[in-house]
Amino acid sequence: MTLELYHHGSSACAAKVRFALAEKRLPWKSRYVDILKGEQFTPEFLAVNPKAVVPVLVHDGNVIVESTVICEYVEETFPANPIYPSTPLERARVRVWTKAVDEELHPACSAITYVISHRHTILRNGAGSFEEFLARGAGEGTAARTLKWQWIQQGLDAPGAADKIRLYDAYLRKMEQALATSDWLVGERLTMADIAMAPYVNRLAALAMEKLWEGGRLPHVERWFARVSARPTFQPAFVDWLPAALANEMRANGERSWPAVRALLDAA
Ligand SMILES: N[C@@H](CCC(=O)N[C@@H](CS)C(=O)NCC(=O)O)C(=O)O
Repeated sequence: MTLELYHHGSSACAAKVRFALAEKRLPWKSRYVDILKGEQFTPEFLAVNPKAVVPVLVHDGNVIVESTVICEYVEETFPANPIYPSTPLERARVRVWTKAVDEELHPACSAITYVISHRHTILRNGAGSFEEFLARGAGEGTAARTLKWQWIQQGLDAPGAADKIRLYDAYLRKMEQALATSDWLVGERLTMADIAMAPYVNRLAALAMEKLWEGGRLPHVERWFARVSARPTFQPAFVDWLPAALANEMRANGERSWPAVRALLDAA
């Protein structure tokens, strides 16, 4: 049996899959794709995933895309060390979180990460002209690609960027509510709901934005994140794959943007 994972150190949805695989104690082989250098657009990777995004799991030659789908596939294929609860009601509650992550939080996370940090890295690596940028990611569609270009060029002033930050904050508040009565988002132990949310809270921490929950702002989220970070699976899933230079850059960029982010939330 071989599990190969195409992934990247700063990809939140790839971290979700690494976290799930670690919690299920499944070994896997790394296929690292540097999405900040455009390696997702090489013919080799496009043959694996024409959508040009990570993560992708290859299990004994079968390609599985979409991080939540991958986690469900892994759970069904390898039932030991379950990450989904046993009752349909709790599984439904988990899926409400994973759906929200896929549909809302992930796009917000991409926007925030780009406008606060990746834009600086991409501009340094060379974004090229708008036409080149559009052509390279043609699979994403012109509208999505144009928006990404605006994130890179305009940062926090790009259209919609402020809304994404407010939406992210609203999700932290939803977590605070759910965690008021339990240590975990659904039921009494870590589930896929926590695995799905952890990379997105960790992303804010990586951008030095812990003040969004620290200092008494959202104490249940603070304790939850401490519990998640204390798991032995956290280091291999989240920390080990993020190159130190990129981690330092994201922190420094985040610190630089924090006053603007705080002003935006204070004004809301
Ligand atoms: N819905 C997809 C989203 C995949 C996705 O957006 N991946 C990002 C990294 S988190 C990516 O590969 N981006 C490539 C790029 O920005 O060009 C999933 O959950 O797997």
